[in-house]
Amino acid sequence: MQHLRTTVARLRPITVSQTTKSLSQTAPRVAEAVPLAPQPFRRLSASVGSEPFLNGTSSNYVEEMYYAWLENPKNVHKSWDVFFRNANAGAPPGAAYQSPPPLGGKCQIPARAQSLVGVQPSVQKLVEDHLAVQSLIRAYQVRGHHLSQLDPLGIMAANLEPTPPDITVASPDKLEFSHYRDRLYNLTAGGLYGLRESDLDKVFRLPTTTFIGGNQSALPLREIIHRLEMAYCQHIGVEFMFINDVQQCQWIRQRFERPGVMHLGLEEKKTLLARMIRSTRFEEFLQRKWSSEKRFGLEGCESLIPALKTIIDKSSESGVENVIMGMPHRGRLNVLANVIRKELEQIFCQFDSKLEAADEGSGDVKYHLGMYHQRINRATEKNITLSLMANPSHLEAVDPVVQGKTKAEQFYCGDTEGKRVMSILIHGDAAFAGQGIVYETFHLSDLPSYTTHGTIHVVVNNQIGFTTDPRMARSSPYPTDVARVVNAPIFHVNADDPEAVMYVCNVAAEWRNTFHKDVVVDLVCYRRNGHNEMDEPMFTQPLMYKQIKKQKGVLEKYAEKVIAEGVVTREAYEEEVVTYDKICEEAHSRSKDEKLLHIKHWLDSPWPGFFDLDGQPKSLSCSSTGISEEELNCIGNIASSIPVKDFTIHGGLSRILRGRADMVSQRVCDWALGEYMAFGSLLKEGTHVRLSGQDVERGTFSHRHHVLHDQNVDKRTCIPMNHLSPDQAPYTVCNSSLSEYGVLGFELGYAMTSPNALVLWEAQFGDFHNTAQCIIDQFICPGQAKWVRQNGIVLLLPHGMEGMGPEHSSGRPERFLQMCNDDPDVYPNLPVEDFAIRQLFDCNWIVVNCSTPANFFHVLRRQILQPFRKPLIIFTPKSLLRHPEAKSSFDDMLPGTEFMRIIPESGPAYASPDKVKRVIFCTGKVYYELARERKNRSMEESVSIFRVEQLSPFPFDIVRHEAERCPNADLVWCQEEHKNQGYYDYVKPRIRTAVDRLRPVWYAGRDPAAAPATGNKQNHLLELQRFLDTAFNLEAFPGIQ
Ligand SMILES: Cc1ncc(C[n+]2csc(CCOP(=O)(O)OP(=O)(O)O)c2C)c(N)n1
Ligand SMILES: [Mg+2]
Repeated sequence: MQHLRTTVARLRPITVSQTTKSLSQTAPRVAEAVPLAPQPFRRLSASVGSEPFLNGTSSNYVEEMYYAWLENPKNVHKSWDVFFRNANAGAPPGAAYQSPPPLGGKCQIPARAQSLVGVQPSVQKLVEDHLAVQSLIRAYQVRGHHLSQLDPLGIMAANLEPTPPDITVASPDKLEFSHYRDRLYNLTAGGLYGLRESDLDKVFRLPTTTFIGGNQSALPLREIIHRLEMAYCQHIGVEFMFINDVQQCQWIRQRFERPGVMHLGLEEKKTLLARMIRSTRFEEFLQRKWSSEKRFGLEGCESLIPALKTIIDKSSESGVENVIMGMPHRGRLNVLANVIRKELEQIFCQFDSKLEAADEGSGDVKYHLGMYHQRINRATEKNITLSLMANPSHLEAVDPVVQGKTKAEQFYCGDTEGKRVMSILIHGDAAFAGQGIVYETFHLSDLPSYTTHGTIHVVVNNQIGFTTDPRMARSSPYPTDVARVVNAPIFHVNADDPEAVMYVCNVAAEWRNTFHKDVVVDLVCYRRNGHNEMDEPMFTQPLMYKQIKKQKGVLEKYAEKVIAEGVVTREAYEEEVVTYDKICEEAHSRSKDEKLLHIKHWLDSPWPGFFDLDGQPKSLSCSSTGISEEELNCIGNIASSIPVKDFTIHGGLSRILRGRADMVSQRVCDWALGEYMAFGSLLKEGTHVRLSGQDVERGTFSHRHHVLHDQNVDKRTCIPMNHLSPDQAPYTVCNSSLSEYGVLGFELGYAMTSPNALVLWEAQFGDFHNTAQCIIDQFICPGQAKWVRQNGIVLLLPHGMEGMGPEHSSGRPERFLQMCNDDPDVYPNLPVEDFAIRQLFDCNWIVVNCSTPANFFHVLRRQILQPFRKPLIIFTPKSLLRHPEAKSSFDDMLPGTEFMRIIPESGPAYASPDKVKRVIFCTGKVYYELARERKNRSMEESVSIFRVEQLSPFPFDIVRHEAERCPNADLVWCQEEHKNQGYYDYVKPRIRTAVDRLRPVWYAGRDPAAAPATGNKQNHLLELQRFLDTAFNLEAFPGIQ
């Protein structure tokens, strides 16, 4: 519609002043000899849209004709010549067009036009027929994919209304209209635009929006239909006409319409056959050796392997050196063996259940493990690095992770356009349509800080998901419709035609490397077995599977074809099969020598130089996280100034910066400045920092302001953190799309790529992390245990009960704590001097809730300075961001200071522990409420308050020590969260273990509840007062038992 609207507008009268510009920009140059040349572009007194015979869809055809006529009036039929002359001479609407004169009658030519016009017979029919052909061509381009023969089983027509007759196109001279009629009716919604069988041999001029003519500009209708059938209705269905960009549409038309364009050469066919042999015989080998093992075989979609290899070859040709892949279970082992080229014995030994695990961790099943491999690409003789990311069962969850890793690889090699590093994502049909993360990932594809400059998506569309067929699995006609949101072209292809598959994969790779946008290859195939090799598919899909049983294997069919064409002899083919079988047999024998199963061999993201040769940390100590006064001042000054000239910031922000400058002069930090100090110092030390999440640039709570906006110049921004020093590492701070699952997955992948970067994801409020639960549960929490892969990602989760209602209150610390791997009942048997660092080394992740900017500063720096990587979950404050007491002195950040796992009591109670009646352990913001209440009650001597800043790994040693110092005190855990939430269930048994279960641990906090917080402000305050009363009522509990 958009295109039509502009076309018609362009044909409307324009003023003389517009003329020169329009002509030089759009219209072809007019030959001087043509008398019409000096005429303005068009001086129609009528809009073409109001011509009776021109409807909206014909306008670009008219435009074609008009340009041709401008070049030379002889280029067009006489009738058009008459029409344009009349129009140019200023004929009113309806008058420029001249119908044939009635027999013996007089022609009614307007007086002004009469002199220019000669009368033509059958003009109307001619115009209509040309328009009809134009519409027909367009119909094939838009809807041809509905008629293409995509389903190898022939049982499904892409969910479309009446199944078109399945035909193979005859040669054009044999083309019978009746043969095509039904198909054409389907395509043209029953109209055929007025064309008749008698028109088949008429010659029609082709518009520039088609390439079917090759070198010819006009063709008989019969040939036009034939060529359109060849381009759009064979084994490839091209879905692209929804793309907004005209150049991109033209590019695709060229790739599919040019006559003979899909023809493969002899060598290509031989390579394809060899790849089909490997793909097919690999599955057959596994089936022979381990017939009762699950492997999620590729049978029915063996052409996936040549598809991927073609994409990689073609991309390598365009300069791509690094390909990062994500894929689900189906065909994964085959991809590892035949695309990534993992040693076969390593794959085969995964089937040996008796092998002992050589690495720490719990490991994962063989069809989830990742892989990294550098090799020479045989087609281009260039180096290529291939990695397949490890993933959980959770379908599509790996998609954003792959994107994040790809982005990071691009970042580290300075590949700002995605020319050297790219990603390929492989999907199942049901998952691609069903999983929302696919959509979330697509929406990252064109965002400046998240784009990977085009991903090639390959869908193994076996027309089933476990036992559910597409009618029940999706509401869209194709499983790939989700890709349309980002204008990605979709190439559907019948996977039983490996040559067609190879062709579309070449085009897909070329597309990606030309436009740097996403593209989808939909391999329409079938699944020969059940969901896995043990499953009986006949229970649920009896007819489909009857058909599948009859289906000849694709290798067999393709081998017959190429043997018949003389590409290879039968003997050569059989020899190749035997050779590959032998390779498998030999690898199988070697696999029996393996004694141990090394998960390390399946690492998808090695970190060269970070560990020692055994994969262990180089030391078990952490350098000092403090920094010098000079550094604090230098970073503080940047944080409070505008490092570029002539840049006007908002008045409110000027005040904030002045406030920061005051803090620097007073040698104190608030939360935002503490964060600045941590990021800034790491950047100056050469560590890249990336902070991503919703509205993180300013900060949800308007405290951060890492990106300054010029108030006078639109889109002019400045990131002071990138002006720290000339040799600093780059700082990336980026507002993300409104997605948690997608963006957290992305950042996790980003953090996976290098250990030398601080990568942080901040939730808008902590509550929202649960829409990314799968990334947390499946990757962050158990990643190292499953895949021996460390990751230092940081999650910043704003948390705190501040009367804001059930949401916006809790980051759900209980959930993170529940998934910590430290034993609540066992005091860690670790050397005293290394207790803290060894605990960190053993844990699956670190959970902290800091109450001071200095501690926040230290924990961020420790994340990089410790000699290994663990995910770090930080519950961050909201009101504390501006709390006058929640400030830290520079003294707490100088060299020699460090992260404090527990901030002990520092008041009178600490000086005289014997007088202490109660020790309150707490964490986070509630400390400030407790301290205020204690002061109000003048209980500073009798109540001691300890802040547990690092909840996990639990500081057993410090708790033991502090509890022992106050033998007369009862021990209370106080939290502002409800009893069944927060930290209580986690800390209680651990405090008990720390004190050898000799003393009870009492609870002061909110009662158990279903919702995280009340929606009523009054209740909120009442609850707060109630638990503070309990915390300071020394009679509240029975005392030491
Ligand atoms: C998020 C998620 N939900 C459910 C499952 C269980 N499951 C495993 S495979 C499968 C069917 C997948 O179908 P499809 O995506 O078409 O892939 P295919 O197995 O057909 O190759 C399902 C539902 C899962 N692994 N992940
Ligand atoms: Mg499927």
